[in-house]
Amino acid sequence: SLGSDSAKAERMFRLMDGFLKNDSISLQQDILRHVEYTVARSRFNFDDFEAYQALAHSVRDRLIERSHDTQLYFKRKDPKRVYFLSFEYLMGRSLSNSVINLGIRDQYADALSQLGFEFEVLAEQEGDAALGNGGLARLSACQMDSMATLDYPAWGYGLRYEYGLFRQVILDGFQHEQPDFWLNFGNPWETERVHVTYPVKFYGIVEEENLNGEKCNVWIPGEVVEAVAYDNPIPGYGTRNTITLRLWAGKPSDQHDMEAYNTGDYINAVVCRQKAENISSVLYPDDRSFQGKELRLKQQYFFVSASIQDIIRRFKEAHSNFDEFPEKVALQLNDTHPSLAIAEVMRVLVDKEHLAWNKAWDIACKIFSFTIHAVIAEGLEKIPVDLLGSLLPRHLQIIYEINFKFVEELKKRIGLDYNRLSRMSIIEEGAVKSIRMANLAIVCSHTVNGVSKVHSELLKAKLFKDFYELWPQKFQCKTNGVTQRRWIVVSNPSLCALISKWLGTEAWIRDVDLLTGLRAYAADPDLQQEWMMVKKVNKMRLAEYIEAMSGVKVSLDAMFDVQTKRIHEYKRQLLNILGIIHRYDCIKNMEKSQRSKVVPRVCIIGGKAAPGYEIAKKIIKLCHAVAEKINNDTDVGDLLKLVFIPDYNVSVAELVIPGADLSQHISTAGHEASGTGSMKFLMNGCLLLATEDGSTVEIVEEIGADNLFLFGAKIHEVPKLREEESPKMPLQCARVIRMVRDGYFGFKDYFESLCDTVDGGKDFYLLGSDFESYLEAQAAADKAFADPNKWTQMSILSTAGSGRFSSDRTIRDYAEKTWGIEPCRFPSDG
Ligand code: GL2
Repeated sequence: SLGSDSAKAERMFRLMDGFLKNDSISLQQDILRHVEYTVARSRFNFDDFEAYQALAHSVRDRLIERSHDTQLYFKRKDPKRVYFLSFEYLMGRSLSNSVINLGIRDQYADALSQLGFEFEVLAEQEGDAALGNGGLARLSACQMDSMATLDYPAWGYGLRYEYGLFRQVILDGFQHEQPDFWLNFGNPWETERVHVTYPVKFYGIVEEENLNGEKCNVWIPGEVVEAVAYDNPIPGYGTRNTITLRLWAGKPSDQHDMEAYNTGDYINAVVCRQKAENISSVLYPDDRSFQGKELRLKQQYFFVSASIQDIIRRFKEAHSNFDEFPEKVALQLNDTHPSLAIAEVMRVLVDKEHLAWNKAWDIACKIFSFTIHAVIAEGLEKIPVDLLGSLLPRHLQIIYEINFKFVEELKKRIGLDYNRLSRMSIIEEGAVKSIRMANLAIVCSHTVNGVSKVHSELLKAKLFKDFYELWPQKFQCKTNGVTQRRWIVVSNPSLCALISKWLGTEAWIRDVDLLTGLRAYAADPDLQQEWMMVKKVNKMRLAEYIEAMSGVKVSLDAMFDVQTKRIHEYKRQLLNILGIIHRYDCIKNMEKSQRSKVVPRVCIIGGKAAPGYEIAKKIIKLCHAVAEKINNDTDVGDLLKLVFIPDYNVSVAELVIPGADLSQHISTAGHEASGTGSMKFLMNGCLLLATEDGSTVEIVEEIGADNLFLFGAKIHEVPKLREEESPKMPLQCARVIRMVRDGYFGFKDYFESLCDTVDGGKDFYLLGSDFESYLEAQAAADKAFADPNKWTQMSILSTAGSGRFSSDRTIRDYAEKTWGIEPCRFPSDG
């Protein structure tokens, strides 16, 4: 016998010779061991990809060790935990980020070089984990990094899509979508937890039963699918804490189909069971639009139900009284997508734990908080009542009950103002009776927040005015942030080294406010010189990539002007392209002698269009058509180039952002809730050309209006401009649209409807109205670029002022003001 538990632990520890070591020899041995036994290749013969796999597995071993320590420690301390529920995460690659956060990148690089490999080369072998669409999903990933780094007892929950966001392939200038089967080559980071599975029920009926004289509702499902957990470690930086992102995948359930097997329809039964796996098979590729599709709703409930079961199981391991639930659990709803969690918590507490309704509701109202990422009402999810009723009959009853009690209460507060009552109701009457998921989330959450100052104000003044008037104390602002670990340390190592050198410390990697220390040296010629060198190196990397992707050679002396983000009419990539046509037209019509004054530009556009979004797809085609014309015009040469970067994703962003001189964030004011791309460019010393929308307003507060190029209508001016009888259409704008209409870039008929969106009488996104001021801002950017010292100073001040836009600040704010949780740091020196 091994004797007591501690003796057992002691012996195991000795058997394993302590834990993994990080000296160069141990790392080399580990990598070779994984080559031989995990990848199953001979250690005398393996290629870069196999080396990457072995390397990743050896890093994963270290992550697992830390994650065990962290979880054990959390268990022992039993702090209040936050559970972050998000339908999407854009994690990108994990290798570099992990070894940097573990603090062993150099050791690995050294070990690999002794084995004849280069760390960077192997890192390039990794594919992206793209389980999300755009800003919202990358924000979740950045916030996970901050939660781990700041030692918060946090869990992320989501869905393990088998197909992530589609791959964008450009053929003849048109976008085509191809499936992203990212698991094809295995995923070394995740661990399947075959024992952590929960049944998730769908369809069926609800029956009333008598339980000890009390009526109680029993849901008899028509389908049961098993959810199995896949754990992804999220290491903190400068701490041993490593938290978990738990993603659920669908597995056929054993529970239900016994009948089919017994009746002998074996083949059919197996095929049917296979369908269960479809639930988590594919990510919906629509950014900011919802569809009342059954599969989507199934996905939402699937991930919510499994997560809630997991959370309650963990709670019950240490507690028996649900009164303590709000002291131990905070649930964060990342947008409306997971808001069925509210009905699910009520169902579990009332139907399964047999708590009285009011008691259960009281608990629910103490645990939920809700972040809104949408700006317009159309962006908010509405679920048809019929759909919900057939898929989740009990939840529909519960939502009706919540709404009934809410409306009764409301009548007492505001009287019989039927217009207002119907606006605030969780149920929307109308052609298609639906559930307003945002209303449900607001009614139950103790805190509701927008993602930038202006967005939070808009929520109070417009979108949720009625709710704000009822519960002003619920509404908060949490300006988004991004992690400097990914967006400087991982993606821009030379800038990272330069900053540390001038600040004399690496502490800013955890304490980003220290970046303001750079302000003191912004005019220092030595720093400026080194800063320019770093930019040059990054531009070189980007130029090589551009040439490899598009065959276009670009000059490093040109200003690299970047707009990369999802393609949307409101983000106005079309304004950018029309501006480029105007620039081209000007150069063509210029006296040759004048051309030496032109500041050369490389315009870079990248981003995906939702597969069903016709206008967005036409914008991509127009970009290619214009690029074709300009790039082949030898008369213009290096003065102007336009390139479209295909398949923009996290790893491409890591290459593009450090190499940008200028970046554009030019949404029609009032449309971008926050915008987070701008923050990444800002950190990398890229100057912004932007409208006063979303987080840009706060960026201006931080770095001052002289350090970026602002233009365009302000938020409050937009409604008035839209009401004007005939929209403003300056001559230059009309002229470039005419060029497109006349077939100057080919595809005349195809571009017609695109041109109509601007000069067809409506110009909803105000391209015409903002055109002149856009050109002025562009001219100001040219002028500043012509003075390299001035430009570099602005660039340094951009990085120096970017600290406020770290997700560390955002997460600390959530932890203190919304979740009520405290750091719980594993006691070690990292
Ligand atoms: C978004 C907003 O559109 C964007 O402005 C914001 O920065 C992010 C993160 O808060 O959320 N909402 C949304 O649905 N997507 C976003 O990017 N996809």
